[in-house]
Amino acid sequence: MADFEFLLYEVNEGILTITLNRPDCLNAFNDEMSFELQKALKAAEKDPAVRCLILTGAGKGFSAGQDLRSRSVSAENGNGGTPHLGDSIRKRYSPIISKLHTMEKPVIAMVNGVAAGAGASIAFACDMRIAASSAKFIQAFVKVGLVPDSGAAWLLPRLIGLGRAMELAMTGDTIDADTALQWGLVNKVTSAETLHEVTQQLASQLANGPTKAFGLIKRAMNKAMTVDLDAYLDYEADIQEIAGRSTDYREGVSAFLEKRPAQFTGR
Ligand code: T3D
Repeated sequence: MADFEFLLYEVNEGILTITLNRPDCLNAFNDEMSFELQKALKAAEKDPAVRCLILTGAGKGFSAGQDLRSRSVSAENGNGGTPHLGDSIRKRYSPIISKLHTMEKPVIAMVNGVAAGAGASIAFACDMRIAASSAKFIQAFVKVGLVPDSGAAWLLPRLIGLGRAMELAMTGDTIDADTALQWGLVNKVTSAETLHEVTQQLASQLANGPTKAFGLIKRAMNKAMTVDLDAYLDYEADIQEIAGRSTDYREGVSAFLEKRPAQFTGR
């Protein structure tokens, strides 16, 4: 895997850890970091050695979203000082959100500190979130006169319901890790000292699991959010047909019958 300037990319025992690495600005996204993250996610998707991903931030933050220094009112942005945010979203953030959402491997956000704006959206697009007790979530968009982007208005109501999503989007209020847990926005909260270990435990369980089934679970959940029950039941039969042809299904059944732990290979 090519070296990245603004990311760390480390694969160990089936777990890829991608670390957003601009700690001086709480891992705010410049153009390069967003393109590097797209590239890293594509590589991870294709690499059979990667069976689970952890996404985290270097230093004390997860990510503060868009790097606002490149959004100063200056001629540098072209268009008389007005940046083309639609282009930025389409080219830089949407591909990241879409890939996290559809990639057929489990992705855990290890939220080590503040997650604001698009940084929060990226955490929401992961399959699970484990937060340090110091983590905070801020729909910061409204504070700079923007609307939630990077999928936040689609993802948040699905995670915490419309009323709470609307509240966060309109107030831009900060919620702490315990509130996030209570609201179902994160799966677990742990101390900063144990964050890495707790996340690794889950990642290791997933990296040794039936990877194909995990991918199909993502497909199933995503489909289920958008169709009625009958349509879903039909879809479910199709994906179970696919799961039933996997080597891991054969292994799972054999292991059960032989009263031993299954050794899944991800195939
Ligand atoms: O533009 C497009 O393409 C459209 C897409 C938009 C997507 C978005 O994400 S819009 C929302 C952008 N993000 C924000 O508005 C958040 C801005 N940051 C903050 O409000 C605060 O920094 C936090 C609440 C996140 C954290 O506060 P705190 O007190 O813990 O840290 P701090 O002191 O504010 O920040 C530490 C440093 O990081 C500081 O640098 P300095 O002064 O020590 O040199 C600060 O300027 C820098 N930093 C934090 N956030 C950003 C940033 N630098 C650039 N861009 C940032 N977003």
